Amino acid sequence: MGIVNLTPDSFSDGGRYADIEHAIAHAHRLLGDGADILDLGAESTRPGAAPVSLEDELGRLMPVLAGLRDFPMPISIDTYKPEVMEEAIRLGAAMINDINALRAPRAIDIVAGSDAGVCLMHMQGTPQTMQQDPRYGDVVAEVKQFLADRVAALEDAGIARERIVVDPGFGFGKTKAHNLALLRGLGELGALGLPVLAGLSRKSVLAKLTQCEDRKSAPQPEYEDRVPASIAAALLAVFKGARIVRVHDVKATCDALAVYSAVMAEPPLAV
Ligand code: HH2
Repeated sequence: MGIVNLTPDSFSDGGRYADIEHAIAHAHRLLGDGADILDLGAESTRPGAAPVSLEDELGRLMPVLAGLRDFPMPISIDTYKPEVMEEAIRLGAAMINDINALRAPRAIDIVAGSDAGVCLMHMQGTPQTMQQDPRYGDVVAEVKQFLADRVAALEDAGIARERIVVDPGFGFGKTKAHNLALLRGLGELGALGLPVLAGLSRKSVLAKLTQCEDRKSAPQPEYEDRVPASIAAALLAVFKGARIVRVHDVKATCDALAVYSAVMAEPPLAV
């Protein structure tokens, strides 16, 4: 899953028209790079990020979605707002990727009334507060239980299991230790019997892991410096059973996964 961010900080130069063109060009680049799903998002959910109004989110997202109408790849929309889900589905979005796991009023009904797929992500708190003091007894068990409860709620509303993907929500109300425990325990989430999506790409947990002792006083690595660690994390997530990895660096990740698959796949019978 390749990420296209329509947040102003991602596309700081140029006006609105340039943003739309830039986003559509980026989507085509990710397609060429080997992505299988595109994830379009118009609100940053990084810790402390300011919420975006409904009007702004629709204004950023819909022209790009309309411009990708005949795009030969399923498009997922990263939103927790029911109004955005409704409009995106109307414009042909194949999947709703909700960091809030369809907990907003009406969100379940909107998805239930469509044939879109849905990614349910775990988050403790909200993006504004989630990194203040996240706590769990057993993070893997609690995340798994949350996801199981949300899957049950969706099934009760008539959404078939075949349409659901689950995601532990790396970095969403989790310390470094919580994130590592979830990556180690990703197989536990696989026991829910649904495809697992993992999103670790360029996240700050990777920067924390790569700052070794003698670099402690150095500034946080730029996001680009997180690419090698992101690829390692994507491979580890796949090794632990993830079926979808949400990444910024599609080409590099696909190359790494090609090597991984060549080594890890069952050899053909007649070699
Ligand atoms: N992470 C972000 C946004 N959406 N969706 C899923 N399913 N899983 C994730 O881990 C996930 C997500 C982080 O978002 P943001 O801070 O906006 O940055 P970016 O979209 O560049 O990753």
